[in-house]
Amino acid sequence: MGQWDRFLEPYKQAVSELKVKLKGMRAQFERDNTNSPIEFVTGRVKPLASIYDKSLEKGILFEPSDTLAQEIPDIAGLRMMCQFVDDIETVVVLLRARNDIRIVEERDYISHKKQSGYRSYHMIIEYPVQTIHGEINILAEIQIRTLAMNFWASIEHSLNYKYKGIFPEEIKKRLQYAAEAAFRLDEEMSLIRGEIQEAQKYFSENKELSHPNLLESKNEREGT
Ligand code: 0O2
Ligand code: 0O2
Repeated sequence: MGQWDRFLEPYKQAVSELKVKLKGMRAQFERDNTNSPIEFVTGRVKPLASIYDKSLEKGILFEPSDTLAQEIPDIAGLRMMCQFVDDIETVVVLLRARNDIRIVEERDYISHKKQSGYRSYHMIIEYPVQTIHGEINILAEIQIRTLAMNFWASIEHSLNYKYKGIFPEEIKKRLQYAAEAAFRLDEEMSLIRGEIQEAQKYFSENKELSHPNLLESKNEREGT
């Protein structure tokens, strides 16, 4: 096994474990028949090419080391998508209350959006990974954002890749308008949040009623 594979192994494990745990939070809301503040969760280990780019940017050696692990805290990255802006705070509070992670830093790019127009809430956490040689603590980044913020960030990320961060003026302006539009979309959705959530609850409670076979198995599961 190469030294990078060895170095990245606990990060892979952390991403897998955290995905299960964070997706589990959503499942618990569903089980309780409560609207979940979490829409979906993704995760990835930063590709080596991105670790390389970041180490150049930060002026650190591209080699598996403690310095690299400290300077690039998002080698393990998780993303939690929410429907509404207010859900982000709910998720942050839930994460702060967990005792399987330690929060090292929080960055609020929602109240203080980045110059690019980027909005998201970031948490750098320390997470203990169990290995056959004992426990090791690694850093991971959790990005919490709405679906609209995620849509904007994904598009901007692809364009950033294409233009290597140097956008033509026109594209830069369009992206800033698009960021404003995403912000307004979030505001509009927040105004009819109650209505939307009521409809979603009704839908999830009643979807099995329209399928007699599923209803039967639901009753069996619930012993009714
Ligand atoms: P791109 O353009 O490279 O971003 P599953 O186990 O089936 O639920 P799966 O398929 O293993 O999930 O992957 P998952 O969890 O859906 O997430 C993978 C996608 O989310 C990748 O995008 C990641 O880049 C992106 N992603 C998730 N979390 C983070 C994060 O914290 N930081 C960053 N930068 N990206 C994240 P794609 O599809 O490979 O495309
Ligand atoms: P990737 O490809 O997503 O992994 P610092 O040097 O500490 O000031 P740093 O390390 O960039 O800043 O941390 P920051 O600003 O908290 O952002 C880390 C991650 O947030 C980025 O990881 C992106 O995933 C996301 N992000 C930050 N700013 C932007 C932005 O303007 N547009 C988009 N689309 N995403 C952003 P990486 O490693 O840059 O990229």
